[in-house]
Amino acid sequence: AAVADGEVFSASHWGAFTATVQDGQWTKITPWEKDPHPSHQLEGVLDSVYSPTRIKYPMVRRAYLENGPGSSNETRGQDDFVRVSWDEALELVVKELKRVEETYGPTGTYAGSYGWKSPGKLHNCQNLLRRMMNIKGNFVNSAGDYSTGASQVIMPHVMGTLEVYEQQTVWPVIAEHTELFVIWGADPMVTNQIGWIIPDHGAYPGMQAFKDTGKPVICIDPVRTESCDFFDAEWIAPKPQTDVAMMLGIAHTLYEEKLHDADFLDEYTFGFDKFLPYLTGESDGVPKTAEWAAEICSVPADKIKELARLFASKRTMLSSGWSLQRQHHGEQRHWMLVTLACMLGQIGLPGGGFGLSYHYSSGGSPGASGPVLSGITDGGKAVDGAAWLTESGAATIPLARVVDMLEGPGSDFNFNGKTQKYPDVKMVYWVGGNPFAHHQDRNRMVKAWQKLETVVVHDFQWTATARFADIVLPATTSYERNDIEQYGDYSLKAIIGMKKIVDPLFEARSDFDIFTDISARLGNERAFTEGKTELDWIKGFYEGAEKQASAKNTEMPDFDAFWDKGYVEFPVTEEGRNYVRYADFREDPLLEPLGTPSGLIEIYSNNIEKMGYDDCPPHPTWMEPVERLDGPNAKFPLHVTTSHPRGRLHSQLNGTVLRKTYTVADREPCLINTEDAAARGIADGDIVRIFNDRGQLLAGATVTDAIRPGVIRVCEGGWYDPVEPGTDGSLDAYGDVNNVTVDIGTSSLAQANCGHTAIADVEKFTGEVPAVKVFSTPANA
Ligand code: MGD
Ligand code: MGD
Ligand code: MGD
Ligand code: 6MO
Repeated sequence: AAVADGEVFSASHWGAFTATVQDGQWTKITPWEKDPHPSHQLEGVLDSVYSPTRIKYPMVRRAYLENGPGSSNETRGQDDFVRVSWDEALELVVKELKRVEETYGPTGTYAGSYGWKSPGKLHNCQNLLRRMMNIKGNFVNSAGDYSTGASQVIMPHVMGTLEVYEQQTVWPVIAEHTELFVIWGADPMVTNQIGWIIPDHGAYPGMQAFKDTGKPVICIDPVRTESCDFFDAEWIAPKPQTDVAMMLGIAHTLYEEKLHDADFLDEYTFGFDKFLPYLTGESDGVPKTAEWAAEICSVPADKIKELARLFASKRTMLSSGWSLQRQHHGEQRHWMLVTLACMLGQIGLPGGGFGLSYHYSSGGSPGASGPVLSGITDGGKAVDGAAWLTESGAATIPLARVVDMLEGPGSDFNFNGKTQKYPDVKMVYWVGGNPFAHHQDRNRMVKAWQKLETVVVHDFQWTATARFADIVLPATTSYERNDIEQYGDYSLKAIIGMKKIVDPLFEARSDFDIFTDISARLGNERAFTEGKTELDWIKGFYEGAEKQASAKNTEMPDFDAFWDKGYVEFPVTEEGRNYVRYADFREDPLLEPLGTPSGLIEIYSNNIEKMGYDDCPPHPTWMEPVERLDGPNAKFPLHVTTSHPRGRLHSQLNGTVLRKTYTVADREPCLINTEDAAARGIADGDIVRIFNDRGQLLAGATVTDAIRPGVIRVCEGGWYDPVEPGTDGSLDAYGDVNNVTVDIGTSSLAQANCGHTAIADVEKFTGEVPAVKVFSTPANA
C-alpha cells in the first residue's frame, strides 16, 4: 500500500525525527522534540533517500555476466555494469552460493560482513545474511569490530568485561563529584552525535551541566577538538601513538612522589608488584621517568609531573576514546590508563576512576529500567557473550584480518591465545558495510579482492564496495520499510516504531525480502521467515518486551496503541540517576569480584603471560609502533590521524548535500598546521596530494593551528575514488584516507585494525586535477 501524506514518526543512527510527506515524497525532517541535542546530520538523512548515488536496479558486472564467475577479476572496479531483472540476479546469486559450496565446501564463502548498516531489530541485514547462510549450511564468519578491536579483547583480561560498551558513571554524578575531567584522545561533542541504535543524545546535557560548574577539563589530543573548545579546556598535544609513554611518565612521578594509593593497589588489583620493576627501570635499566617520557611524547617533563600531581590532588575522571587503541600495540593504551587509575585509587568512587565510553552513543546518560527488545537472530548456535564476538559459521577470523586471509589461505594466525588457519575463501557476500572505506591499505586490498571469484553486495548507494562487486542488489533505506528499535544505547529510555516514510524507490527491496527470496529458491523459506511477515516480526519483538515489562510491574500499551503513537517511554530510575561504575566492587571486592582470574583488576595477567606473545607482554608496556612521527622507522615526516567525521557517520551520508558543509575544493578536508603548510608552500584551500609507499590521495587543505605540527588529519569514511581503478597505487581523486594507513594487526592478542597508524608526506598538487566521480552513478546504472 502506498504511504499516505502527512507526518510520520521514525528514527535513525542520528536520532528520532518526524518526516513530512507530500505527494509520496519526503520533504522535511524535524528532530523529535524530546531530543536534547539533535544532530545537524539529519539533513543528510533525508537527502540520502534521494541522493544521486542510489542504486536503482539489480546490476551485474559485464565481464562476470558474460563469462561467469572468476572472469577478468583484475578489471573489477573499472568494468561497466549491466542491468538485470531481480529474477535473473537472484538466480545468479543462488547458483553461485551452491557452486561455491559444492566446489570448495563451507569455508568457500565469507559472510563476516562487518559494518554500521542501519538500526532496527528486524532489518538487521548482517543477521539476515548470516541467518540465510546458517540455514543453508555454513560460512566463514568474523569476530570483533573496527571500533574497539584491541580493547574488547584485552579488557576482559584486565577488568573481566568488555568495558568499551558499558554504562559509565552517569553525568549527573560527574557534574556533582568530579573535580577534573580528562579527555584522553576523544571528541565527545562530535562522536556522540550518532548511536549504534537510536541515540538519546543524553551526553550533551551531561557535558553542559559539567561545563556549567566551571570545573576544569584537560584534552590530551594532537588536535584541538570541538570538545576542547566547548569546555574551554587546556589542550595538551602529545605526538600520536606515544600515550603509553606519557602515562608511564605520570605513573613514575606518582610513585616517586608517593602520590599513589598503595591501599587501593593492595586491595583491588593484582600484579602491581610485577609491573613496578618495569616502571622503575629495575627490570630493563630504563626508569620510566617524566624526562624519559618527554623525549618520546614531546610533552615537557614538567608538564607530565604537574599532571601527576594534579590528578592525585583532585577527584579525577580519566575518560578515553578509542582511536588510541586503533593503533599498533593498541592493547596497551587502555591497559595503562586503567593502571594509572588504579594508582590514583579512585575507581568505584563517585566521579573518579576511568571511563572508555563517554564519547560514544551517550555513555553516562542515566538509565531507565525498561525491557530489552530482542531482534531477528542469525540462526546460528547461541554462544556466551555479545553478538560481535559470536562464533558461528564454519570458521571465524578476527575481522580486520580479512585481507591477510585472502592473501594467505592455509597459513596460521594467532588470536587471543589460540592459533588457527585461514580458510580459502572464493566468494564474499557483503551487506551493511563499506570495506572499501573502512579497511586499511586500500591498494593491498584491491589486489587481494582480485583473487575472489564472486563478490555480492547489497547497499542502497554506489559505494566503492559496490563498484568493486560482481553482483549488486539495491536495498531499501530504513525509511522505506517498517521496523522497531530502542532509544538510548545506554539509557534504553524508550522503544520507537521506525515507520516506513516512503515507498521503496526504483526497484529497491529490503534485505529481509531479498534473503527471503534467496532462501525460497534454496527451499528454506519457511525456516527463514518462520511464516511471519514484517509486521508480525515487529509485533513479536514488542510483545516479548511487554512480557519482560510486566514481570517488572511496568505497564506498556498494547502493540496497536504503541504503533499508533510511535513510541513508548520508560522513566529514568533513581538507581539510573546515581549510577557509579564499580561502586559494588569497591564496596566489597570479595562478594562482587570482577570476572578476571584473580577477581581483581589485573595490572599483570598470567593468562597473557602464558600466551607468550612478544608483541603483547603481560603488563602494560611501551613499545615502538611499526611507524610513528619521528620514530626510528619514520620514512615520512608527518603522522596522519584519521578521526571520525563531524559531518557524517563513517562513509554514510558522504553521498549527500551534507558534503557542502565540509569539503574543501570539493574534496575531503586535510587539517595541516600553519608551520607544516608554510614549509611546503601550501595555502588554505589548496588541493594537496598525501602520499607514502602504500598509496596516494587528493584532499583540500585547511591550514590551522588547531592541530600540532607534524600531524595532519583526514577523517575516515571519504569515498574511495580511484582515477585508475584496479591499478596499484592509483591516485584517489576524492580522499579515502585508508590509501595510506597500515594493514597489520595490533598484536597477536587482538589482531585489531591500526587505522590510526600511518605516516606520510603532503605536497601542493600541481598536476591536472582529476574530477571527483564517485558521487554520481556508474555508467548505465
Ligand atoms: P559505513 O559507512 O557505516 O562504514 O565502517 P562501516 O561500518 O563499513 O558503512 C555502512 C554501509 O551500510 C553503507 O554503505 C550504507 O549505505 C550501508 N547500509 C546502511 N543500511 C543498510 C541496509 O539496511 N541494508 C544494506 N544492505 N546496506 C545498508 C566503519 C568502520 O570504519 C568503523 S566502525 C571504525 S571504528 C573504523 N574507523 C576507522 C578509523 O578511525 N580510521 C581508519 N583509518 N579507518 C577506520 N575504519 C573503520
Ligand atoms: P576518533 O575520531 O577516531 O574517535 O570514537 P573514537 O575512536 O574515540 O578519535 C578521537 C580523538 O582521538 C580525535 O580527536 C583524535 O585527534 C584523537 N587521537 C588520535 N590519535 C591519537 C593519539 O595517538 N593520542 C591521543 N592522545 N589522541 C589521539 C569513534 C566512535 O565514534 C566510533 S568507533 C564510531 S563507529 C562512531 N563513528 C562516528 C562517526 O563516523 N561520525 C560521528 N559524527 N560520530 C561517530 N561516533 C562514533
Ligand atoms: P543481535 O544480533 O540482535 O544484536 O547488535 P545487534 O546486531 O542488534 O544479537 C543479540 C544477541 O543474540 C547476541 O548475543 C547474539 O549472540 C544472540 N544471537 C544471535 N543469533 C542467535 C540465535 O540464533 N539464537 C540465540 N539464542 N541467540 C542468538 C547489538 C549489539 O551490537 C549491541 S547491544 C551492542 S551494545 C554492540 N554495539 C556495537 C557497537 O556499538 N559498535 C559496533 N561496531 N558493534 C557493536 N556491536 C554490538
Ligand atoms: Mo566504530
